Amino acid sequence: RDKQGFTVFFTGLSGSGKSTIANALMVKLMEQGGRPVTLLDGDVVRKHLSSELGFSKEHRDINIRRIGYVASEITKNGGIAICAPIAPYTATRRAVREMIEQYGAFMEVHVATSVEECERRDRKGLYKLAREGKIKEFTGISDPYEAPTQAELVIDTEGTDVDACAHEVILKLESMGLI
Ligand code: GGZ
Repeated sequence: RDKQGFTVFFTGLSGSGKSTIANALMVKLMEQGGRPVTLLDGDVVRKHLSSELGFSKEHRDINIRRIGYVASEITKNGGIAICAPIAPYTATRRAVREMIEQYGAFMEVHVATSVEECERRDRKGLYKLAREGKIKEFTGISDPYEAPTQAELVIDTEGTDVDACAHEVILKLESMGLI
């Protein structure tokens, strides 16, 4: 019998490395062949699925539930969904988990780069704009991030390269019997 579908759900601050690790993971999973792999990245989803939404709690929750719904459909059909939004609220992440676990497995990965480190890197200059008040409700600066306490995996990106981070996810998926 074919293995069940599953969702890998990354959560973490802007600039924490979620997208980069998610992309590297996608490549590794595609190389294994077999099930189709779909990446639902934060900013891509916002462009195509949630373009009318802003960053209030209400809008973030709608955004995350949309991602969760798409991931649940992929999981139901035996595929692999990789999601990489900030997803700052514990209750919303739990709702997505429950939606997906009806159909397959859910693995939450906390990309636990600290706000200090994200701000130090500031790859897109967004932290600077947030500090200047030019971006309001910015996660970690002027808006909350509720760190997961029950994630299946916590990744420390400080001192671990992208490939090694993605490999940690692969090892965890193997130990969970999903690949
Ligand atoms: C957080 C923001 C904000 C605010 C714009 N707060 O690093 P990025 O730029 O490319 O990714 C961030 C992205 C966050 O969208 P998500 O859909 O992942 O967020 S959530 O899960 O909370 O719905 C960042 C950019 O959008 N961005 N304004 N105020 N990030």
